[in-house]
Amino acid sequence: MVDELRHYATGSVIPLGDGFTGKSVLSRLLIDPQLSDEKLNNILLKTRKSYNIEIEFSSEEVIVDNSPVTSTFQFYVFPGQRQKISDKSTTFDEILDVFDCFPALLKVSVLLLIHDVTKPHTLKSLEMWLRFALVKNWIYEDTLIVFLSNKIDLEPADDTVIEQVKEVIYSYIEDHELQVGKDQIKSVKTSCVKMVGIQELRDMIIEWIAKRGIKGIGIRALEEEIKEEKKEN
Ligand SMILES: Nc1nc2c(ncn2[C@@H]2O[C@H](COP(=O)(O)OP(=O)(O)OP(=O)(O)O)[C@@H](O)[C@H]2O)c(=O)[nH]1
Ligand SMILES: [Mg+2]
Repeated sequence: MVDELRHYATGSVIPLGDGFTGKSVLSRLLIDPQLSDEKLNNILLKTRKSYNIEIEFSSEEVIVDNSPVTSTFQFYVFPGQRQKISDKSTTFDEILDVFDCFPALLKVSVLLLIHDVTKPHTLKSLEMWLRFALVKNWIYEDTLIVFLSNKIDLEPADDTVIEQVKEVIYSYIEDHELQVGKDQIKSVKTSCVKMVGIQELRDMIIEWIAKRGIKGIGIRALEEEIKEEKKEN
Protein backbone atom coordinates (compact mmCIF):
# COMPACT_ATOMS: atom_id res chain seq x y z
CA MET A 1 0.00 0.00 0.00
CA VAL A 2 2.71 2.44 1.02
CA ASP A 3 4.64 1.66 -2.18
CA GLU A 4 1.70 2.93 -4.21
CA LEU A 5 1.90 6.30 -2.54
CA ARG A 6 4.12 9.11 -3.66
CA HIS A 7 7.73 9.37 -2.58
CA TYR A 8 9.81 12.51 -2.42
CA ALA A 9 13.42 13.40 -3.08
CA THR A 10 15.11 16.74 -2.58
CA GLY A 11 18.53 18.06 -3.41
CA SER A 12 20.53 21.25 -3.43
CA VAL A 13 22.10 22.62 -6.60
CA ILE A 14 25.00 25.08 -6.46
CA PRO A 15 26.29 26.86 -9.54
CA LEU A 16 29.90 27.98 -9.13
CA GLY A 17 31.83 30.22 -11.49
CA ASP A 18 33.19 33.73 -11.90
CA GLY A 19 31.00 36.83 -12.00
CA PHE A 20 29.03 37.44 -15.22
CA THR A 21 29.25 33.79 -16.38
CA GLY A 22 25.43 33.45 -16.15
CA LYS A 23 24.77 31.67 -12.83
CA SER A 24 21.74 33.77 -11.85
CA VAL A 25 20.11 33.85 -15.29
CA LEU A 26 20.67 30.15 -15.89
CA SER A 27 19.21 29.20 -12.51
CA ARG A 28 16.08 31.24 -13.17
CA LEU A 29 15.61 29.60 -16.58
CA LEU A 30 16.14 26.11 -15.17
CA ILE A 31 13.33 26.74 -12.70
CA ASP A 32 10.94 27.68 -15.50
CA PRO A 33 12.20 26.63 -18.96
CA GLN A 34 8.79 27.01 -20.68
CA LEU A 35 8.70 30.79 -20.22
CA SER A 36 7.48 33.33 -22.78
CA ASP A 37 9.88 35.38 -24.95
CA GLU A 38 8.91 38.47 -22.97
CA LYS A 39 9.79 36.87 -19.64
CA LEU A 40 13.05 35.54 -21.08
CA ASN A 41 14.04 39.01 -22.29
CA ASN A 42 13.18 40.44 -18.89
CA ILE A 43 15.38 37.91 -17.13
CA LEU A 44 18.26 38.48 -19.56
CA LEU A 45 18.10 42.26 -19.36
CA LYS A 46 17.08 42.82 -15.77
CA THR A 47 19.18 40.30 -13.84
CA ARG A 48 21.69 42.36 -11.92
CA LYS A 49 25.05 41.39 -10.47
CA SER A 50 24.43 39.35 -7.33
CA TYR A 51 25.41 40.72 -3.94
CA ASN A 52 23.43 38.23 -1.89
CA ILE A 53 22.39 34.58 -1.94
CA GLU A 54 19.56 33.85 -4.39
CA ILE A 55 17.35 30.86 -3.63
CA GLU A 56 15.03 29.28 -6.19
CA PHE A 57 13.25 25.96 -6.16
CA SER A 58 11.10 23.78 -8.40
CA SER A 59 9.43 20.35 -8.22
CA GLU A 60 8.49 17.80 -10.81
CA GLU A 61 7.16 14.27 -10.71
CA VAL A 62 9.20 11.58 -12.46
CA ILE A 63 8.97 7.81 -12.60
CA VAL A 64 11.79 5.89 -10.93
CA ASP A 65 11.67 2.07 -10.95
CA ASN A 66 7.98 2.22 -11.92
CA SER A 67 7.06 4.48 -8.99
CA PRO A 68 6.32 8.20 -9.05
CA VAL A 69 8.87 10.36 -7.23
CA THR A 70 8.43 14.08 -6.64
CA SER A 71 11.87 15.53 -7.27
CA THR A 72 12.52 18.97 -5.77
CA PHE A 73 15.65 20.88 -6.58
CA GLN A 74 16.75 23.93 -4.66
CA PHE A 75 19.20 26.38 -6.17
CA TYR A 76 21.59 28.33 -3.95
CA VAL A 77 23.20 30.98 -6.13
CA PHE A 78 26.07 33.00 -4.71
CA PRO A 79 27.77 36.11 -6.05
CA GLY A 80 30.72 35.18 -8.28
CA GLN A 81 33.09 37.91 -7.08
CA ARG A 82 35.70 36.93 -4.52
CA GLN A 83 37.38 40.34 -4.39
CA LYS A 84 35.75 43.37 -2.80
CA ILE A 85 34.84 45.93 -5.48
CA SER A 86 33.69 48.63 -3.06
CA ASP A 87 32.89 48.99 0.65
CA LYS A 88 29.21 48.34 -0.05
CA SER A 89 29.63 45.28 -2.30
CA THR A 90 29.58 41.82 -0.73
CA THR A 91 31.73 38.93 -1.86
CA PHE A 92 31.11 35.20 -2.32
CA ASP A 93 33.05 34.43 0.87
CA GLU A 94 31.16 36.96 2.99
CA ILE A 95 27.76 35.60 1.89
CA LEU A 96 28.86 31.99 2.28
CA ASP A 97 30.05 32.68 5.85
CA VAL A 98 26.46 33.56 6.77
CA PHE A 99 24.98 30.38 5.25
CA ASP A 100 27.80 28.00 6.02
CA CYS A 101 25.92 25.92 8.57
CA PHE A 102 22.76 25.77 6.46
CA PRO A 103 21.81 22.04 6.36
CA ALA A 104 21.12 22.06 2.60
CA LEU A 105 24.69 23.21 2.01
CA LEU A 106 26.29 20.36 3.90
CA LYS A 107 25.90 17.95 1.01
CA VAL A 108 25.35 19.16 -2.52
CA SER A 109 23.37 16.97 -4.94
CA VAL A 110 24.37 18.82 -8.10
CA LEU A 111 27.39 21.05 -8.56
CA LEU A 112 27.34 23.17 -11.71
CA LEU A 113 30.77 24.44 -12.75
CA ILE A 114 29.99 27.22 -15.18
CA HIS A 115 32.22 29.16 -17.54
CA ASP A 116 31.61 31.76 -20.22
CA VAL A 117 32.95 30.43 -23.56
CA THR A 118 33.92 33.96 -24.65
CA LYS A 119 36.17 34.51 -21.60
CA PRO A 120 39.06 32.02 -21.25
CA HIS A 121 39.91 33.25 -17.72
CA THR A 122 36.50 31.97 -16.50
CA LEU A 123 37.57 28.48 -17.60
CA LYS A 124 40.92 28.72 -15.79
CA SER A 125 39.27 29.77 -12.53
CA LEU A 126 37.03 26.67 -12.49
CA GLU A 127 39.93 24.80 -10.88
CA MET A 128 39.80 27.30 -8.02
CA TRP A 129 36.01 26.85 -7.72
CA LEU A 130 36.33 23.06 -7.74
CA ARG A 131 39.06 23.17 -5.06
CA PHE A 132 36.76 25.37 -3.03
CA ALA A 133 33.89 22.83 -3.25
CA LEU A 134 36.29 20.06 -2.22
CA VAL A 135 37.57 22.00 0.79
CA LYS A 136 33.96 22.58 1.87
CA ASN A 137 33.24 18.82 1.56
CA TRP A 138 30.29 19.62 -0.68
CA ILE A 139 31.06 16.70 -3.00
CA TYR A 140 30.13 13.21 -1.80
CA GLU A 141 29.15 9.89 -3.38
CA ASP A 142 25.71 11.20 -4.48
CA THR A 143 26.94 14.41 -6.11
CA LEU A 144 26.58 14.99 -9.84
CA ILE A 145 29.14 17.43 -11.26
CA VAL A 146 28.16 19.21 -14.48
CA PHE A 147 30.65 21.29 -16.43
CA LEU A 148 28.72 24.01 -18.27
CA SER A 149 29.92 25.93 -21.31
CA ASN A 150 27.58 28.91 -21.31
CA LYS A 151 26.91 31.65 -23.92
CA ILE A 152 27.37 29.35 -26.92
CA ASP A 153 25.19 31.78 -28.92
CA LEU A 154 28.31 34.01 -28.96
CA GLU A 155 31.03 31.41 -29.61
CA PRO A 156 31.02 27.64 -30.10
CA ALA A 157 32.29 25.43 -27.27
CA ASP A 158 35.38 23.32 -27.93
CA ASP A 159 34.70 19.56 -27.50
CA THR A 160 38.38 18.78 -26.89
CA VAL A 161 38.51 21.34 -24.07
CA ILE A 162 35.31 19.87 -22.58
CA GLU A 163 36.81 16.36 -22.47
CA GLN A 164 40.07 17.73 -20.97
CA VAL A 165 38.19 19.63 -18.26
CA LYS A 166 36.18 16.50 -17.35
CA GLU A 167 39.48 14.60 -16.99
CA VAL A 168 40.90 17.34 -14.74
CA ILE A 169 37.75 17.26 -12.57
CA TYR A 170 38.06 13.48 -12.29
CA SER A 171 41.73 13.70 -11.30
CA TYR A 172 40.77 16.02 -8.42
CA ILE A 173 38.08 13.54 -7.37
CA GLU A 174 40.60 10.68 -7.41
CA ASP A 175 43.19 12.72 -5.46
CA HIS A 176 40.58 13.31 -2.76
CA GLU A 177 39.60 9.62 -2.77
CA LEU A 178 35.92 10.42 -3.23
CA GLN A 179 33.45 7.72 -4.23
CA VAL A 180 32.35 9.63 -7.32
CA GLY A 181 32.43 7.69 -10.61
CA LYS A 182 33.46 9.10 -13.99
CA ASP A 183 29.80 8.82 -15.05
CA GLN A 184 28.97 11.41 -12.35
CA ILE A 185 30.91 14.06 -14.27
CA LYS A 186 28.89 15.41 -17.17
CA SER A 187 28.95 18.40 -19.48
CA VAL A 188 26.26 20.50 -21.15
CA LYS A 189 26.61 23.37 -23.63
CA THR A 190 24.13 26.13 -22.90
CA SER A 191 22.84 29.40 -24.24
CA CYS A 192 20.41 31.33 -22.10
CA VAL A 193 19.68 33.67 -25.02
CA LYS A 194 18.74 30.87 -27.43
CA MET A 195 17.46 28.53 -24.68
CA VAL A 196 19.86 25.80 -25.78
CA GLY A 197 20.73 23.01 -23.34
CA ILE A 198 18.42 24.36 -20.62
CA GLN A 199 15.76 21.64 -20.85
CA GLU A 200 18.47 18.95 -21.16
CA LEU A 201 20.18 20.25 -18.03
CA ARG A 202 16.90 20.53 -16.12
CA ASP A 203 15.96 16.93 -17.01
CA MET A 204 19.43 15.77 -15.91
CA ILE A 205 19.10 17.54 -12.54
CA ILE A 206 15.50 16.39 -11.89
CA GLU A 207 16.31 12.77 -12.72
CA TRP A 208 19.50 12.77 -10.64
CA ILE A 209 17.75 14.15 -7.59
CA ALA A 210 14.82 11.74 -8.00
CA LYS A 211 17.28 8.83 -7.96
CA ARG A 212 20.13 10.05 -5.75
CA GLY A 213 18.70 12.98 -3.77
CA ILE A 214 17.71 12.93 -0.11
CA LYS A 215 14.74 10.60 0.12
CA GLY A 216 11.58 11.12 2.06
CA ILE A 217 8.00 10.02 1.97
CA GLY A 218 4.96 12.26 1.99
CA ILE A 219 2.69 12.82 4.98
CA ARG A 220 0.01 10.54 3.51
CA ALA A 221 2.51 7.74 3.10
CA LEU A 222 3.72 8.23 6.65
CA GLU A 223 0.16 8.07 7.98
CA GLU A 224 -0.41 4.91 5.97
CA GLU A 225 2.81 3.36 7.34
CA ILE A 226 1.79 4.15 10.93
CA LYS A 227 -1.67 2.59 10.32
CA GLU A 228 -0.07 -0.57 8.93
CA GLU A 229 2.36 -0.80 11.86
CA LYS A 230 -0.58 -0.51 14.29
CA LYS A 231 -2.44 -3.27 12.43
CA GLU A 232 0.58 -5.56 12.63
CA ASN A 233 1.02 -5.07 16.41
N1 LIG B 1 24.87 36.14 -24.85
C1 LIG B 1 24.58 35.54 -23.70
N2 LIG B 1 24.48 36.26 -22.58
C2 LIG B 1 24.19 35.59 -21.43
C3 LIG B 1 23.97 34.20 -21.40
N3 LIG B 1 23.73 33.84 -20.11
C4 LIG B 1 23.78 34.97 -19.38
N4 LIG B 1 24.06 36.03 -20.17
C5 LIG B 1 24.25 37.43 -19.76
O1 LIG B 1 25.43 37.50 -18.97
C6 LIG B 1 25.27 38.48 -17.95
C7 LIG B 1 25.62 37.91 -16.58
O2 LIG B 1 24.65 36.97 -16.20
P1 LIG B 1 24.35 36.66 -14.65
O3 LIG B 1 23.42 35.52 -14.60
O4 LIG B 1 23.99 37.91 -13.95
O5 LIG B 1 25.83 36.22 -14.19
P2 LIG B 1 26.29 35.72 -12.73
O6 LIG B 1 27.21 34.57 -12.96
O7 LIG B 1 25.12 35.48 -11.86
O8 LIG B 1 27.14 36.97 -12.23
P3 LIG B 1 27.41 37.45 -10.70
O9 LIG B 1 26.10 37.67 -10.05
O10 LIG B 1 28.22 38.69 -10.85
O11 LIG B 1 28.23 36.36 -10.06
C8 LIG B 1 23.84 39.01 -18.06
O12 LIG B 1 23.88 40.24 -18.76
C9 LIG B 1 23.13 37.95 -18.86
O13 LIG B 1 22.05 38.46 -19.59
C10 LIG B 1 24.05 33.47 -22.62
O14 LIG B 1 23.87 32.27 -22.70
N5 LIG B 1 24.35 34.20 -23.74
MG1 LIG C 1 24.44 36.41 -10.11
